[in-house]
Amino acid sequence: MKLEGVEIHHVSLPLVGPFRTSFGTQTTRDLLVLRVVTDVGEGWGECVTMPSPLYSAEYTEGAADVLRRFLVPALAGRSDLDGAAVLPALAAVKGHRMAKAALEMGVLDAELRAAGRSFARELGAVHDRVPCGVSVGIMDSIPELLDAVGGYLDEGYLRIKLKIEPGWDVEPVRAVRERFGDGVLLQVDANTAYTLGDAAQLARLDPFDLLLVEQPLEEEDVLGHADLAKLVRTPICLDESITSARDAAAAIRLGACSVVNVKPGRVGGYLEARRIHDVAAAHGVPVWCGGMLETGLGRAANVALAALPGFTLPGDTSASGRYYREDITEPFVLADGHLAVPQGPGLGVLPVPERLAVVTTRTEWVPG
Ligand code: OSB
Ligand code: MG
Repeated sequence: MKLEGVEIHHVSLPLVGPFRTSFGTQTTRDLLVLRVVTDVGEGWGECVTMPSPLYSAEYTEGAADVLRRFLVPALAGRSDLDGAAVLPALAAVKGHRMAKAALEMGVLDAELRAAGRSFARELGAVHDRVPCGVSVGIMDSIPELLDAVGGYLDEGYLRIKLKIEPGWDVEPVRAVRERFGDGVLLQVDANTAYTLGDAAQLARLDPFDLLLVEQPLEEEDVLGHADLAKLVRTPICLDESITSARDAAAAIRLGACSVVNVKPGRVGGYLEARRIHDVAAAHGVPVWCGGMLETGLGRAANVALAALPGFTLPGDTSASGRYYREDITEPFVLADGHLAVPQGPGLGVLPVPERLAVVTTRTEWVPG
């Protein structure tokens, strides 16, 4: 394959409600959609950066800049391009994994569409539907939280994840357990809001039989998580700290995590995500598919990934309606707590042109 160019769509999609985490509140989803044009046809990529560098160092305008100035030009002129060649071809550029992942996703989609092969088939999916959880933001009050959680359980979500931060941790967990019982699969995500000095507070979550606590300490503090794991009973899951299969292997060896959240954007793409799945499986460590409030494009690929055999916990692969009143693809709809794995060529979904046009604030063409 040869890359002819990439059309970067700057997209701003209103969320159905504000989404509050320990690092900030989102009311719209501002990300990049890439139309990757090759000599065998086009493919679609999604760059899952947030607008500000608060979840990780990347941010949306920075991703557009590195794509335009360094990443797309690094693929230019090659005649042997395919999905697997993207990450190695971009290795000289440090970091910027979400931007690299978006480009890899678009090239892989073009390749697979041309070959008539699905993401699911390519990645090694073994299920035709995946169980879904939902990530519930920090709220202003406990009653408001209980209403939200009750609504999601009524819709059929099979696992609840509560966003936590100091001052919003034990009480919301206790309230959800008291109202909805011990049968609910429940976990929490701190997005780095604690320090090792908070171990005693985090240990107060022990009695609630949580599946896991996600990323309590800062991104670079892998060793701190290993220390914390000795002080709390809740299994520790890493999100922000894991940016590659090598990181995952090291964190597992150190005892820093017993579960891994796999987010393709965070780790540089779906192929590296699959390598993390493989490393974790070799260690008997369960993984689950995280989310970055993706549109239907990223969701299609995430659901394919989540259908691999080692994804044994429900993911943050919620239905389109949990995020958007109108998605840019045909919506993903929850059925019996599951989403169907797309089976068509490539992602198996396409943006609806009029929908994409409505939410696109700017496009730019970067020649290959
Ligand atoms: O830490 O998992 C996270 C959303 C944006 C950035 C980081 C995270 C999240 C979520 C939502 O928790 C997951 C989703 O439903 O897409
Ligand atoms: Mg997380």
